[in-house]
Amino acid sequence: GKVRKPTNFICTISDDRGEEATYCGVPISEVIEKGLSIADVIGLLWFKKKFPEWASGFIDMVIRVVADHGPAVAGAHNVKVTARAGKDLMSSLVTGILAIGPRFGGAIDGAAKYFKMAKEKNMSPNEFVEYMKNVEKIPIPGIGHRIKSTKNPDKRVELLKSYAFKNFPSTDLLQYALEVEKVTTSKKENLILNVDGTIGVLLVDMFRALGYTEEEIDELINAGAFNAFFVLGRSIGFIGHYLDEKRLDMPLYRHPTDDILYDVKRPEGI
Ligand code: Q5B
Repeated sequence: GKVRKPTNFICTISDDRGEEATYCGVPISEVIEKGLSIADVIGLLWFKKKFPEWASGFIDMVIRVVADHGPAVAGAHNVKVTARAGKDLMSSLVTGILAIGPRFGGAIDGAAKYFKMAKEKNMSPNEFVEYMKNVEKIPIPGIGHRIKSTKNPDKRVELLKSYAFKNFPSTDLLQYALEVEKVTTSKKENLILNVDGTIGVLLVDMFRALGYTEEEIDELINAGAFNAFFVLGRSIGFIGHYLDEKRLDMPLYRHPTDDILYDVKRPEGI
Protein backbone atom coordinates (compact mmCIF):
# COMPACT_ATOMS: atom_id res chain seq x y z
CA GLY A 1 0.00 0.00 0.00
CA LYS A 2 0.89 3.68 0.03
CA VAL A 3 3.45 4.79 2.59
CA ARG A 4 2.99 8.27 4.08
CA LYS A 5 6.18 10.29 3.68
CA PRO A 6 7.65 11.30 7.02
CA THR A 7 6.58 14.84 7.99
CA ASN A 8 8.66 17.66 9.45
CA PHE A 9 5.81 19.06 11.50
CA ILE A 10 2.92 17.67 13.51
CA CYS A 11 -0.13 19.79 14.33
CA THR A 12 -2.79 18.70 16.82
CA ILE A 13 -4.71 21.96 17.27
CA SER A 14 -6.00 23.20 13.92
CA ASP A 15 -6.48 22.10 10.34
CA ASP A 16 -6.63 24.33 7.25
CA ARG A 17 -7.05 21.65 4.57
CA GLY A 18 -10.84 21.47 4.21
CA GLU A 19 -13.35 24.02 3.01
CA GLU A 20 -12.67 26.06 6.13
CA ALA A 21 -10.16 25.91 8.93
CA THR A 22 -11.02 24.21 12.20
CA TYR A 23 -10.02 25.00 15.77
CA CYS A 24 -9.38 21.61 17.32
CA GLY A 25 -11.86 20.05 14.92
CA VAL A 26 -14.50 22.79 15.25
CA PRO A 27 -15.03 24.75 11.99
CA ILE A 28 -14.70 28.53 12.45
CA SER A 29 -18.29 29.02 11.21
CA GLU A 30 -19.48 26.74 14.05
CA VAL A 31 -17.41 28.78 16.51
CA ILE A 32 -19.35 31.84 15.36
CA GLU A 33 -22.79 30.18 15.02
CA LYS A 34 -22.54 28.68 18.49
CA GLY A 35 -21.42 32.01 19.92
CA LEU A 36 -18.16 30.66 21.35
CA SER A 37 -16.21 33.34 23.19
CA ILE A 38 -12.52 34.30 23.00
CA ALA A 39 -12.09 32.21 26.17
CA ASP A 40 -13.67 29.21 24.42
CA VAL A 41 -11.28 29.68 21.49
CA ILE A 42 -8.37 29.78 23.95
CA GLY A 43 -9.70 26.54 25.43
CA LEU A 44 -9.73 24.90 21.99
CA LEU A 45 -6.39 26.21 20.68
CA TRP A 46 -4.27 26.19 23.87
CA PHE A 47 -5.72 23.23 25.75
CA LYS A 48 -7.71 21.31 23.12
CA LYS A 49 -10.81 21.35 25.30
CA LYS A 50 -14.26 22.93 25.34
CA PHE A 51 -14.25 24.26 28.87
CA PRO A 52 -17.44 24.43 30.95
CA GLU A 53 -19.01 27.85 31.36
CA TRP A 54 -17.54 28.56 34.82
CA ALA A 55 -13.97 27.96 33.52
CA SER A 56 -14.46 29.94 30.30
CA GLY A 57 -15.99 32.72 32.38
CA PHE A 58 -12.89 32.76 34.57
CA ILE A 59 -10.52 32.88 31.58
CA ASP A 60 -12.57 35.71 30.10
CA MET A 61 -12.35 37.62 33.38
CA VAL A 62 -8.57 37.09 33.57
CA ILE A 63 -8.08 38.51 30.08
CA ARG A 64 -10.29 41.50 30.89
CA VAL A 65 -8.71 42.35 34.26
CA VAL A 66 -5.11 42.13 33.05
CA ALA A 67 -5.73 44.04 29.79
CA ASP A 68 -4.08 47.19 31.12
CA HIS A 69 -2.79 48.75 34.32
CA GLY A 70 -1.86 52.21 33.17
CA PRO A 71 1.13 53.78 31.42
CA ALA A 72 3.62 53.56 34.30
CA VAL A 73 4.17 49.78 34.41
CA ALA A 74 7.37 48.42 32.88
CA GLY A 75 5.81 46.97 29.72
CA ALA A 76 3.59 49.94 28.83
CA HIS A 77 6.53 52.28 29.44
CA ASN A 78 8.64 50.30 26.95
CA VAL A 79 5.85 50.42 24.37
CA LYS A 80 5.47 54.19 24.73
CA VAL A 81 9.20 54.89 24.50
CA THR A 82 9.56 52.62 21.45
CA ALA A 83 6.55 54.16 19.68
CA ARG A 84 8.04 57.60 20.30
CA ALA A 85 11.28 56.47 18.67
CA GLY A 86 9.19 56.12 15.50
CA LYS A 87 8.88 52.36 15.50
CA ASP A 88 5.91 50.41 14.14
CA LEU A 89 3.16 48.61 16.02
CA MET A 90 4.81 45.20 16.15
CA SER A 91 8.20 46.48 17.27
CA SER A 92 6.56 48.57 20.00
CA LEU A 93 4.34 45.69 21.09
CA VAL A 94 7.19 43.20 21.46
CA THR A 95 9.21 45.59 23.63
CA GLY A 96 6.24 45.57 26.01
CA ILE A 97 5.90 41.80 25.89
CA LEU A 98 9.64 41.36 26.44
CA ALA A 99 9.39 43.33 29.70
CA ILE A 100 6.98 40.75 31.12
CA GLY A 101 9.02 38.73 33.57
CA PRO A 102 9.20 37.26 37.09
CA ARG A 103 8.80 40.71 38.68
CA PHE A 104 6.22 42.16 36.29
CA GLY A 105 3.23 40.18 35.05
CA GLY A 106 5.23 37.00 34.51
CA ALA A 107 4.99 35.68 38.06
CA ILE A 108 1.91 33.58 37.33
CA ASP A 109 3.80 30.38 36.47
CA GLY A 110 6.12 30.83 39.46
CA ALA A 111 3.23 31.47 41.85
CA ALA A 112 1.41 28.36 40.61
CA LYS A 113 4.59 26.28 40.87
CA TYR A 114 5.66 27.28 44.37
CA PHE A 115 2.24 27.52 46.07
CA LYS A 116 1.30 24.14 44.54
CA MET A 117 4.57 22.57 45.69
CA ALA A 118 4.18 23.97 49.21
CA LYS A 119 0.63 22.67 49.58
CA GLU A 120 1.60 19.26 48.18
CA LYS A 121 4.41 19.05 50.73
CA ASN A 122 2.02 20.05 53.53
CA MET A 123 4.15 23.09 54.43
CA SER A 124 2.46 25.44 56.82
CA PRO A 125 2.20 29.02 55.48
CA ASN A 126 4.99 30.04 57.87
CA GLU A 127 7.21 27.16 56.75
CA PHE A 128 6.60 28.11 53.12
CA VAL A 129 7.59 31.75 53.68
CA GLU A 130 10.77 30.62 55.49
CA TYR A 131 11.50 28.03 52.79
CA MET A 132 11.29 30.65 50.01
CA LYS A 133 13.55 32.99 51.98
CA ASN A 134 16.18 30.49 53.10
CA VAL A 135 16.15 27.68 50.53
CA GLU A 136 14.94 29.15 47.22
CA LYS A 137 16.25 32.59 48.25
CA ILE A 138 13.78 34.42 45.96
CA PRO A 139 10.78 36.69 46.61
CA ILE A 140 7.64 34.57 46.65
CA PRO A 141 6.19 34.82 43.13
CA GLY A 142 2.67 36.21 43.33
CA ILE A 143 3.29 38.12 46.55
CA GLY A 144 3.93 41.86 46.75
CA HIS A 145 2.98 44.94 44.80
CA ARG A 146 4.53 48.35 44.19
CA ILE A 147 1.34 50.35 44.82
CA LYS A 148 -1.28 47.90 46.12
CA SER A 149 -1.41 46.87 49.76
CA THR A 150 -3.77 45.90 52.58
CA LYS A 151 -4.61 49.61 52.84
CA ASN A 152 -5.05 50.02 49.07
CA PRO A 153 -6.43 46.62 47.98
CA ASP A 154 -6.26 45.50 44.38
CA LYS A 155 -9.85 45.50 43.07
CA ARG A 156 -8.85 43.00 40.35
CA VAL A 157 -7.84 40.49 42.99
CA GLU A 158 -11.15 41.00 44.80
CA LEU A 159 -13.04 40.37 41.54
CA LEU A 160 -11.13 37.19 40.74
CA LYS A 161 -11.50 35.84 44.27
CA SER A 162 -15.23 36.48 44.46
CA TYR A 163 -15.77 34.89 41.02
CA ALA A 164 -13.88 31.81 42.15
CA PHE A 165 -15.65 31.53 45.51
CA LYS A 166 -18.98 31.72 43.69
CA ASN A 167 -18.27 29.53 40.64
CA PHE A 168 -15.29 27.18 41.23
CA PRO A 169 -15.98 23.64 42.48
CA SER A 170 -12.95 24.06 44.78
CA THR A 171 -10.64 26.92 45.78
CA ASP A 172 -8.18 24.86 47.78
CA LEU A 173 -4.95 26.48 46.60
CA LEU A 174 -6.42 30.00 46.72
CA GLN A 175 -7.32 29.44 50.36
CA TYR A 176 -3.80 28.24 51.11
CA ALA A 177 -2.35 31.31 49.33
CA LEU A 178 -4.61 33.56 51.41
CA GLU A 179 -3.16 31.98 54.56
CA VAL A 180 0.33 32.71 53.23
CA GLU A 181 -0.77 36.30 52.55
CA LYS A 182 -1.70 36.65 56.23
CA VAL A 183 1.90 35.80 57.13
CA THR A 184 3.51 38.10 54.55
CA THR A 185 1.22 41.10 55.17
CA SER A 186 1.93 40.82 58.88
CA LYS A 187 5.54 41.68 57.94
CA LYS A 188 4.80 44.40 55.37
CA GLU A 189 1.45 45.74 54.18
CA ASN A 190 2.30 45.61 50.46
CA LEU A 191 3.14 41.90 50.57
CA ILE A 192 -0.36 40.99 49.41
CA LEU A 193 -1.38 38.10 47.17
CA ASN A 194 -1.13 40.08 43.94
CA VAL A 195 -2.93 39.75 40.63
CA ASP A 196 -0.32 37.33 39.23
CA GLY A 197 -0.44 35.19 42.36
CA THR A 198 -4.23 35.08 42.43
CA ILE A 199 -4.41 34.05 38.77
CA GLY A 200 -1.67 31.45 39.28
CA VAL A 201 -3.27 29.64 42.21
CA LEU A 202 -6.76 29.87 40.70
CA LEU A 203 -5.56 28.36 37.42
CA VAL A 204 -4.25 25.40 39.44
CA ASP A 205 -7.65 25.12 41.18
CA MET A 206 -9.36 25.40 37.79
CA PHE A 207 -7.31 22.72 36.04
CA ARG A 208 -7.66 20.36 39.01
CA ALA A 209 -11.44 20.78 38.92
CA LEU A 210 -11.35 20.10 35.17
CA GLY A 211 -9.78 16.71 35.89
CA TYR A 212 -6.16 17.45 34.95
CA THR A 213 -3.58 15.34 36.82
CA GLU A 214 -0.90 17.02 38.93
CA GLU A 215 1.70 16.03 36.29
CA GLU A 216 -0.38 17.59 33.50
CA ILE A 217 -0.71 20.82 35.48
CA ASP A 218 3.06 20.85 36.15
CA GLU A 219 3.67 20.39 32.42
CA LEU A 220 1.47 23.40 31.62
CA ILE A 221 3.27 25.54 34.20
CA ASN A 222 6.68 24.46 32.93
CA ALA A 223 5.63 25.28 29.37
CA GLY A 224 4.77 28.86 30.41
CA ALA A 225 1.05 28.38 29.74
CA PHE A 226 -0.08 30.31 32.82
CA ASN A 227 1.98 33.42 32.03
CA ALA A 228 0.44 33.24 28.54
CA PHE A 229 -2.80 34.62 29.97
CA PHE A 230 -1.02 37.82 31.03
CA VAL A 231 0.88 38.07 27.73
CA LEU A 232 -2.34 37.79 25.73
CA GLY A 233 -4.40 40.07 27.96
CA ARG A 234 -1.80 42.79 28.40
CA SER A 235 -1.13 42.88 24.64
CA ILE A 236 -4.54 44.57 24.39
CA GLY A 237 -3.31 47.41 26.61
CA PHE A 238 0.11 47.58 24.95
CA ILE A 239 -1.55 48.07 21.55
CA GLY A 240 -3.72 50.76 23.14
CA HIS A 241 -0.64 52.60 24.44
CA TYR A 242 1.02 52.35 21.00
CA LEU A 243 -2.07 53.80 19.28
CA ASP A 244 -2.29 56.51 21.95
CA GLU A 245 1.28 57.62 21.21
CA LYS A 246 0.57 57.74 17.46
CA ARG A 247 -2.72 59.59 17.97
CA LEU A 248 -1.03 62.16 20.21
CA ASP A 249 1.87 62.39 17.74
CA MET A 250 4.34 62.40 20.61
CA PRO A 251 7.98 63.32 19.91
CA LEU A 252 11.09 61.24 20.61
CA TYR A 253 11.44 60.52 24.31
CA ARG A 254 14.63 61.43 26.12
CA HIS A 255 14.88 60.77 29.82
CA PRO A 256 15.62 63.91 31.92
CA THR A 257 19.23 63.90 33.03
CA ASP A 258 18.31 65.21 36.49
CA ASP A 259 16.60 61.88 37.06
CA ILE A 260 19.84 59.96 36.41
CA LEU A 261 22.71 59.64 38.87
CA TYR A 262 25.82 59.89 36.69
CA ASP A 263 28.60 58.02 38.52
CA VAL A 264 31.24 57.55 35.82
CA LYS A 265 34.91 57.27 36.77
CA ARG A 266 37.75 57.42 34.29
CA PRO A 267 39.96 54.30 34.75
CA GLU A 268 43.57 54.79 35.74
CA GLY A 269 46.19 54.61 32.99
CA ILE A 270 44.29 56.33 30.19
N1 Q5B B 1 9.61 41.40 49.49
C1 Q5B B 1 6.33 43.12 42.93
O1 Q5B B 1 8.49 44.96 45.22
C2 Q5B B 1 7.62 43.48 43.66
C3 Q5B B 1 8.54 39.96 48.38
C4 Q5B B 1 9.28 40.16 49.54
C5 Q5B B 1 9.00 37.97 50.12
C6 Q5B B 1 8.03 38.66 48.13
C7 Q5B B 1 8.02 42.37 44.67
C8 Q5B B 1 8.25 41.02 43.99
C9 Q5B B 1 7.32 38.82 43.46
C10 Q5B B 1 7.10 38.94 41.98
C11 Q5B B 1 5.65 39.20 41.62
C12 Q5B B 1 4.12 40.42 40.12
C13 Q5B B 1 8.74 43.69 42.62
C14 Q5B B 1 3.60 41.73 40.63
C15 Q5B B 1 2.46 42.73 38.35
C16 Q5B B 1 1.38 43.22 37.43
C17 Q5B B 1 0.91 44.64 37.71
C18 Q5B B 1 2.09 45.60 38.01
C19 Q5B B 1 1.74 47.01 38.42
C20 Q5B B 1 0.18 45.09 36.45
C21 Q5B B 1 7.39 44.78 44.41
C22 Q5B B 1 11.06 45.31 49.67
C23 Q5B B 1 11.07 44.33 50.83
C24 Q5B B 1 12.30 43.45 50.81
C25 Q5B B 1 11.88 42.24 50.06
C26 Q5B B 1 10.44 42.09 50.53
C27 Q5B B 1 9.14 42.01 48.39
N2 Q5B B 1 8.46 41.10 47.68
N3 Q5B B 1 9.50 39.19 50.41
N4 Q5B B 1 8.30 37.70 49.01
N5 Q5B B 1 7.34 38.38 47.02
N6 Q5B B 1 7.24 40.12 44.07
N7 Q5B B 1 5.45 40.11 40.65
O2 Q5B B 1 7.67 46.92 46.55
O3 Q5B B 1 13.70 43.09 54.31
O4 Q5B B 1 13.42 45.24 53.03
O5 Q5B B 1 14.99 43.46 52.19
O6 Q5B B 1 9.29 40.78 43.42
O7 Q5B B 1 4.74 38.59 42.13
O8 Q5B B 1 3.58 42.76 38.00
O9 Q5B B 1 0.59 47.40 38.40
O10 Q5B B 1 2.68 47.74 38.82
O11 Q5B B 1 -1.00 44.77 36.33
O12 Q5B B 1 0.80 45.70 35.57
O13 Q5B B 1 9.56 47.14 44.91
O14 Q5B B 1 0.02 44.64 38.79
O15 Q5B B 1 7.07 42.28 45.67
O16 Q5B B 1 9.81 45.90 47.04
O17 Q5B B 1 11.50 44.34 45.95
O18 Q5B B 1 12.24 46.49 47.10
O19 Q5B B 1 11.29 44.62 48.45
O20 Q5B B 1 9.95 43.42 50.70
O21 Q5B B 1 12.64 41.12 50.32
O22 Q5B B 1 12.56 43.07 52.16
P1 Q5B B 1 8.86 46.34 45.89
P2 Q5B B 1 11.29 45.35 47.03
P3 Q5B B 1 13.76 43.77 52.98
S1 Q5B B 1 2.02 42.17 39.93
